[in-house]
Formats: sequence, C-alpha cells, structure tokens
Amino acid sequence: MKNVVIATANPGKFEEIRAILIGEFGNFYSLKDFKDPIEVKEDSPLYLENVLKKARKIGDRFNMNTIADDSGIEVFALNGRPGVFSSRYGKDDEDRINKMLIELEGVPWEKRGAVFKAYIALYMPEKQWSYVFYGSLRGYIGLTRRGKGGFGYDPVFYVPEADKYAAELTMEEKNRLSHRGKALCALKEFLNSDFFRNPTAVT
Ligand code: ITT
Repeated sequence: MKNVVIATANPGKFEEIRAILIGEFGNFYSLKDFKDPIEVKEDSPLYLENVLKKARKIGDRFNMNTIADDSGIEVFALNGRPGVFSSRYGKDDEDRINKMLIELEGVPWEKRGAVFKAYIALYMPEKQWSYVFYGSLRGYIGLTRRGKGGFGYDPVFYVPEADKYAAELTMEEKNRLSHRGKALCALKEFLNSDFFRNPTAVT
C-alpha cells in the first residue's frame, strides 16, 4: 500500500507508529497534513469502539487507508482507572502524572502494578474493511519521574523486562516492548500474510 493516514493528534504516537511501519507504506500522513480534519468524539467506554470510529471517520473523510490507535493505562490500585479516559485524566501530561502520583501516595511498590493497552485499527475505505490489533505491556507506577523520552505516562512507568522506566528507553527499545509495538507487529504480520496479499487464493 502506498499511502496511509495515521489518525492521531498525538505526535508521540505518530512517530512510534511511523517508525514501526516505515517499510510497509510509501507516504505517511498525519492529521496535520490536512486543512480540515474532522474531530472524532471518543465517546465509548471501549477502546475497540473508539479506535474503529476514529479510523473509519478519518478514512472516509479523506478516502484514504487509515490507521488509528486508542490506548490507555490501567492502574490496578485505582481499579483500572484512568483506562480509556487516560488522555482526559488531567489537562496535560504533567498534570496527569502529578494526579496519578498523588492518588497513589502511600501505596507500596508491589501494589503499584499497571498495564498499558493499545488497540490499533486499519481501515480501508475502498472496500470498507476494518481490522483491529491489540497489545499490552505490564509494569509498575514509580514513585517519581525518570527519563526524558517517550510521551504521556512514560516517565512514571517502570518496565521490568528492561529494568528501566519507559521514558528511559530508546524508541527502538520501546517499540520492541510496548503495547503499541506489539499491536503494530501483529498488523505488520497481517499485511504480509497470504490472507491479506492474495485474498482470492484458496490453499
Ligand atoms: P489521539 O486520540 O489523537 O490518537 P490521544 O493522546 O488523545 O491522541 P488516546 O485517546 O488513545 O490518544 O489516549 C491515550 C493516552 O494514554 C495518551 O494520551 C497517553 O496519556 C496514554 N498513553 C498511551 N500510550 C502511551 C505510551 O506508549 N506511553 C505513555 N502514555 C501513553
């Protein structure tokens, strides 16, 4: 496939998605490349419904193959909050992290477990086909911030597999381990499968 729109207004997500899919598409467009992108209301409590809605609305609007991401962080001690509302938990990344650290004050390390979840949708307007892929990453919410990379909650998310905070990972490391990286890897496998490349062949 030649062109694809990455339907996100989050530049951190855009760069991670592009880095993983670089060999799969010719040109990557972000919402900023269009004069008049519509705003898609993420009004479902389900990542799956939000991600399909984002991909379909943008794909139909520009009549282009579109990839969308709906993701979030679920903190076990907060009964899974902020989850699908992760981007609305505070006014910006700084505020959201402060709020989470305050909510977790006094919670011991072993009870600070959390999981990042990512749902990635590919929508192809020509045939109105949609596909969704999922990935997760388990870790812990640290006591303070560490690292300067990534975006969102990365400075307070400790990744046991790497013994580093997510904001201390290089983009290559983060994409290898992360929820988004895993979902995109599944998408990549699908794009290269016989099922997708040669759908009329029966083997
Ligand atoms: P778009 O809807 O335009 O894609 P958004 O940032 O609003 O951008 P979401 O609604 O999917 O996206 O919100 C996901 C939030 O979860 C995001 O804003 C971050 O705060 C957090 N998040 C998701 N993936 C993350 C990651 O890899 N590292 C850190 N925080 C992440």
